Amino acid sequence: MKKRDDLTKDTQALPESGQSRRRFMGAAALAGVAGATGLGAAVMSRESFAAAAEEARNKYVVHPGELDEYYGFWSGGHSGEVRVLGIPSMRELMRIPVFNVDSATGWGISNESKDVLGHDNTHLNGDSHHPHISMTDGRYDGKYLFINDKANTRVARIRLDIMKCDKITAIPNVQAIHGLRLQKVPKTKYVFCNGEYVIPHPNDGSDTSLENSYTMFNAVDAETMEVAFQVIVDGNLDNTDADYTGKYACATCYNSEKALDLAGTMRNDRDWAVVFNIERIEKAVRDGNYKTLGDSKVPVVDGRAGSDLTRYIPVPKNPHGLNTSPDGKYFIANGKLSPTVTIISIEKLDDLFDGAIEPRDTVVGEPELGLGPLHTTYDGRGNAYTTLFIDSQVCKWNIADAIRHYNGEDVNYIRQKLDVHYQPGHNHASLTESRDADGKWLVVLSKFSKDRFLPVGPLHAENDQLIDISGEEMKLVHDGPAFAEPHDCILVRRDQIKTRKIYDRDDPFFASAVEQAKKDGVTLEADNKVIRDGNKVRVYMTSIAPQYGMTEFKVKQGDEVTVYVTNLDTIEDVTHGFCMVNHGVSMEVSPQQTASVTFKADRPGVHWYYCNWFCHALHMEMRGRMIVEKA
Ligand code: RUQ
Ligand code: CUA
Ligand code: CA
Repeated sequence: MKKRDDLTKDTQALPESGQSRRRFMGAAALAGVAGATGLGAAVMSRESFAAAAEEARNKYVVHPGELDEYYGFWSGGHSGEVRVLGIPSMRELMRIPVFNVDSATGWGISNESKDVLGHDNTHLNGDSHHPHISMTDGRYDGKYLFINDKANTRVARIRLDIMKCDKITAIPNVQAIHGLRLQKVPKTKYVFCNGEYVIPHPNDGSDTSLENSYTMFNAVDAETMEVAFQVIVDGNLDNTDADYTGKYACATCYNSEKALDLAGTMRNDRDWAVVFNIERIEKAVRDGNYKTLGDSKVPVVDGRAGSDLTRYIPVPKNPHGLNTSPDGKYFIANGKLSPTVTIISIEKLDDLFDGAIEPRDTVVGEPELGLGPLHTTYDGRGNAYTTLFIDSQVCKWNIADAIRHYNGEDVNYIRQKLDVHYQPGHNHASLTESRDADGKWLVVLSKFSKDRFLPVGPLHAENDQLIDISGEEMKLVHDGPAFAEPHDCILVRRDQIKTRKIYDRDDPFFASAVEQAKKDGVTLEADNKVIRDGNKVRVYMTSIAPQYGMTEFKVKQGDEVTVYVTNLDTIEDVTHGFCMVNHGVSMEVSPQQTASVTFKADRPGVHWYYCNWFCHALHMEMRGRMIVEKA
């Protein structure tokens, strides 16, 4: 470790207590391993301490050459991407650019990515929060991952066989898609997602009053990625989840006050969770009981107070996360400004919709857990784990005991509180959103890392922590810095994902290039050709390590040039690239993939292109020249 003197006064110094504090935290984590309770100081001999450390390490260390047990998909927050991690090693395996521009893969640059993002390139940023994996009968089917973009009101779909985004849908008539969850049963037919902020309709400046503004709950068809319906609600919408019958979805509202100022949003002691009756909404749409807004053709139904399509269940206070228990029994709303979470019985929702009971009659428990409950996750053994943002803790509690306590029994439902570092937002247990919740690992996404890592300037990394929940006690086993800003993640068993090793030549991901080649009479797998079409020039070339099929091509100044590269290599991992120097052009071309990019040849002369993915001992030699003739 560097001495403090090595760091000048006006740069960040390591915390005085850095070393000893780290040792203390290690001791706390290991105390759990040895079976001591909570965070109390455990007195251990050197030997038992070392043995406990070894045991803890063996659980999460994945040795070189070994594979992880789980895939973890992390949202990249306002980096706009999705990241793939291996669990329990927490090694980052891949990044999937989605709402961002990526220099390495050419996402936002290549034509195939622009087919997904839109060729107008209106938005170069995004804010991804909630990654969720498609399900069949309440189990992850490994087909798609869906994620929201709060920044530009979009929903994206990632194909998990190639780990590329293949569709992005802009949601009309709302602003800022935040909460996103999937229908679980009978399968993921809908992607449910919430517009967070209320807006006026029409939003043309004629009326900007908050009273006349509203937002909507949205359902996107998971296969077509078209918006199936929108439901107008009272208040605003935050997080959401769906049940295991396919009938209901539920969402939290923190701004029942429809206030603009902070104090106003905290005026009510209870806001609510709104329940959507999916069958009734579908029927209303089928029967034509809907309107449309502006230019959009999306059916809009009215779910405001008094509607048959929704029910509003009062819950305290500015609630945030909404999480379905894996046994399908409960929606749990997290109180945020209340130290409680609210347990809503899904079984009672039929009676609520039939008018047999009142909204609060569906609440079967409201345990007090600590300060700032944000999200809850489950181990499949009847326990819940709730992040306490203000307390910087995860609280493990027992659902059945919390319900007994609510019914007046004298039971302690809290099992353990574990310090995390610091200010946790989401937490997520392995397979927790499915029937298969297996209670092995818990990831806690701490929003602040403060002094946990070497200082890197005023901007800090977040801290993603891995906790072993397989036993009676939670044990912290790993700290990992993460760049802005994983809001949420999902853990899936590795056998639930099946990826391709190389592309299929029929892959729809580059179907438009195949179609264009057909029109031009070009065989992508064999031909190296330049096709002129007015001032549009299409250059078709193959690549096979370490050579392009063409070492030189000629165009005229002012031409719009599209280069198609088809990678003929069939060996796993031999990815090529294409970069045209000084043209802002680069892209990935993986084995058996065709990729294309379009640019203007606006300067006469010699312009080199090269392969930018290291592919061969002669990778440096894999290059060629574009000659641009003066106009
Ligand atoms: S939200 S920290 Cu964007 Cu998922 Cu809760
Ligand atoms: Cu091909 Cu490097
Ligand atoms: Ca409120």
